[in-house]
Amino acid sequence: MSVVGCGLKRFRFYTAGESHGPALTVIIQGVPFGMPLLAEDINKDLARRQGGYGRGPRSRKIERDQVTFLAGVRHGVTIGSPIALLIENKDFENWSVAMSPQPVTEETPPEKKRPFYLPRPGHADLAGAMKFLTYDLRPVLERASARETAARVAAGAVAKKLLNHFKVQMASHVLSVGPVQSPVDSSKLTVSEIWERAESSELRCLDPITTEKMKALIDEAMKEGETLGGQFEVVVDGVPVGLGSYAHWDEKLDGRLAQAVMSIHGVKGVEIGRAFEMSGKKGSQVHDPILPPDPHPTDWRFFPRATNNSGGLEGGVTNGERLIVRGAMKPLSTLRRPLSSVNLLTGEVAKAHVERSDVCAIAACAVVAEAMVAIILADAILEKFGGDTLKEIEERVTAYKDALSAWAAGKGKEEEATAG
Ligand code: EPS
Repeated sequence: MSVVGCGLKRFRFYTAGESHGPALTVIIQGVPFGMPLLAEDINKDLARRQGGYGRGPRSRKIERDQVTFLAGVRHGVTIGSPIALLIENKDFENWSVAMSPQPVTEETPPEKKRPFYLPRPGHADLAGAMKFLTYDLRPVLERASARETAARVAAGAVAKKLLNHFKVQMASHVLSVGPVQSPVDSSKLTVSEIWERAESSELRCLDPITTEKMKALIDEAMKEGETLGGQFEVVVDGVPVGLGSYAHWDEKLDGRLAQAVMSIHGVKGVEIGRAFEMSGKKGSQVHDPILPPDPHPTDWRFFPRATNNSGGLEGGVTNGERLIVRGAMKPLSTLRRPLSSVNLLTGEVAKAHVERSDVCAIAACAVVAEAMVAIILADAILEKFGGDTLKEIEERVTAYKDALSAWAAGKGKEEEATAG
């Protein structure tokens, strides 16, 4: 881990909290002074993450995620100090002994401590057990659980609030569940259209008929004791140009986005734009032709492009086109019809542990990816335009845009040519 915190430079955050512990917590550092921020701004995204066809009973019936501000916000406005957030785990009341921070007594029956010893293939169980040399897998499961993503979505909602000030608009949607793919080409839709269609689908799919097919597939998987994964896409319009860097590997924005999205539970692949499709074509078929400049665009498309296969990033730097980040989530690893495993206490071959779980969490994963992309973009905006107050940052963004307008109009090019 980097000394500055999670690889983020200016918008830094940490989460803490176990799946069935008392609460999830988040500390965010770097949000400028003077930004309006209400609990509702965060709660609406927390609710979006809890939705999606195929979620388990906990997400649907037990948890009602709501944020409590503990620090950093006064009278609905940020005050330039670290923001601390708390999201209670309602389920803790059912786990108060198993997850008690206090020592348990000798009289506590072992089953109340809820240890388990049968690692689930695909989960962090076995790798975590080997890392910490623990036979009880409960400590690993509790932090490896995707419940942690509620805390990330809270941090992402704060990042989005910052992005809104710069007219950055984003949406996420599901491209596929298992083999069922959405037929919709999102490049033909505005971000608001993508948002509305995704919000009205139980699977965040842009096509209602495909949504029904995906639901049927999930029903079938549920009956079979199976789980399903899928693919999702996050699109962002209005991203300022010049975010990130081509000059150094760890400053490239594509790499930073990939790390952030790949770190989401169950995600095994990330692409920017149409990366995998482009790899099978010729250069002339995929690179995005440059069109004549527009010195006064409503967004940041000073040099519009005929296509956007690069997904808004070239050389690790934003180019003004729509940012497109896609990810692939593997099927969830807790199976009601478990695979073979080994009991870590007895050494016997046995079926893996079965814990209550979701059948498919791809819709939630898309919302989490949206949050992670927002966090990386907020960090990159603060890196390029950073200041102490929101007003100061807004002035710097405006000054840069004015300078770009002049540059796109050719101001100063004779001097540069003759000086060379
Ligand atoms: C999860 C297992 C399930 C999910 C959980 C993530 O938890 P439980 O075993 O308590 O039912 O419901 O997701 C959430 C609780 C959530 O809020 O997303 C896992 O093992 O990753």
